[in-house]
Amino acid sequence: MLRDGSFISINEKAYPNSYLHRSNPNDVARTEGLTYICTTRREDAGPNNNWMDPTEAKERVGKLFDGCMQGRTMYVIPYLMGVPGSPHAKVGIEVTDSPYVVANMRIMTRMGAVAMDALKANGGEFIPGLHSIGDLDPKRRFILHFPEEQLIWSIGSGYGGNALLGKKCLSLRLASWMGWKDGWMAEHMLILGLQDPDGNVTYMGGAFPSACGKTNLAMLVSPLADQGWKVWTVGDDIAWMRIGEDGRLWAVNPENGFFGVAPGTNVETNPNAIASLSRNSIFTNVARTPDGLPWWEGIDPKQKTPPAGTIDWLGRTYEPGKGHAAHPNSRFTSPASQCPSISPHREDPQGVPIDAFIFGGRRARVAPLVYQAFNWQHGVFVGAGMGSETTAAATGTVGVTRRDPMAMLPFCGYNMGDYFGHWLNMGKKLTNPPAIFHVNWFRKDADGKFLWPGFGQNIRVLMWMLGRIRGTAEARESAVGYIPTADAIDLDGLGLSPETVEQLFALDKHDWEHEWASQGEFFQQFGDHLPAAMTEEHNALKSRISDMK
Ligand code: O2Y
Ligand code: MN
Repeated sequence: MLRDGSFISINEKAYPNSYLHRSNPNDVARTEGLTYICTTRREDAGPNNNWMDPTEAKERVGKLFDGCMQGRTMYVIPYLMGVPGSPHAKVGIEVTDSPYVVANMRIMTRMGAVAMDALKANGGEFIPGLHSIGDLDPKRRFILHFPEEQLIWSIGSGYGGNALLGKKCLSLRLASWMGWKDGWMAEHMLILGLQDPDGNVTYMGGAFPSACGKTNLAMLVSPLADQGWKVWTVGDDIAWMRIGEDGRLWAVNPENGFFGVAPGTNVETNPNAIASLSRNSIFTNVARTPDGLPWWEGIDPKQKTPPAGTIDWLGRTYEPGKGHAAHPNSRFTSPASQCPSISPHREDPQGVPIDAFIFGGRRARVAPLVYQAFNWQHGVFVGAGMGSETTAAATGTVGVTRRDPMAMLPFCGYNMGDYFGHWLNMGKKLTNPPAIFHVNWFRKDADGKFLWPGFGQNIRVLMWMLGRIRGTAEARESAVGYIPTADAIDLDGLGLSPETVEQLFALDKHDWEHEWASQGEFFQQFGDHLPAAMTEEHNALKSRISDMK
């Protein structure tokens, strides 16, 4: 790859064994519009997915695969998603003509002998994935999932979620279908462990849409470490969960690495990510300084522009003031084992027991800093009604609220109405279900300034959640759920004014009327597939809002 220019060297002393890759400029992110669920019945894909009939898909897209690898090397990648030795791990075999994909899969999955051993142990069962970069023309780009036969076809893109087939395609879209059929859950969730001063660790799963600081929360560095509070990272993106004999949900992170957004990542926002990417890493679409260092917007909180002579993500000399040096969706691919906060229980085959789910979105108004759902059914409704305001990195359009239930809208491999039903059914089987919370780190004041410091200080919110789980933290009932009472969250040393604290937890009747209507419009599209319990919760919310002052 160095010889053919698809890898560019990075300063070996500063970042040992690390490389820069520049993707085709038209191929810089997942492409939801070109991603399909191919099921026999259209309604099984639901209104949340693009759909193609499987036979038609194979005929139409099969033609694009004819001869597509001519003159290229074809690589065969056996890989494992899940923990080695676990009966729940899944073997995938990806065939690809992209060495960049091979190198990334080597970090993101457990590849090679470990997967072949699992294949022998499971009687030869694997999920095939056919991938070619094709001609990289978006008109001939398709990411196809065949959940009924557990098969992936991807052509025309070499980027991230479109091409590293173990990640979004297998571990979320196909796995969510499998979980629906077989009684487990594949969720777009980080997994973290919150350690208290006595050394007890409580595990939480967190679902956040892109650009909400999910990786930062998963790798949180505690400002209260001197008091004994610490966060362990089990995973930053995906959780597979099964019901244990104790009636709790047990979660594993099926991945082996991080494919993190580079811009904004620095020693202050996420020191654990910076340590993780310090060696054995691939940088995609970042800039490169004259010293051969990777550079992105926000890599140094004090340095707004890169050093003179920096080459931007397109390979041109960067001119200050003219756009970004690194692409907003530029990435680092790094081994999870290099993360200083990685949990010693990441590779436990049974996983870790989950006591809380955290749903979150980016909302300038509407949602308070944190609230707790009244019970499981209400919690499923809170997750189903999630929304988040878009940022440039995700879509190019800024500040539009997009409904994104459980942060799974782009990743649920079946009808989301049935997905809500699956959540409700799982709840019936859990004798010890996780408590469910909603957070919003992004609330703003009238001047557009963030009210909450975020990042490491989010641990204070996690501590309140732990108190709620243990029955020691105070809350008051509100229209949307349980909200912390005035002194229930430890805000010591943050210097927040009483007005700021009030605004962080305030509910505005007009905002919630609007939110309620917008949720209703969204739910409508699922028709008969929407469980009655969701309508019941939506109606109950309306009546609580109408009682608000
Ligand atoms: O744009 C891409 O292909 C990457 S998307 C991604 C990567 C890592 C973790 N999460 C996501 C996501 O979009 O949720
Ligand atoms: Mn993700």
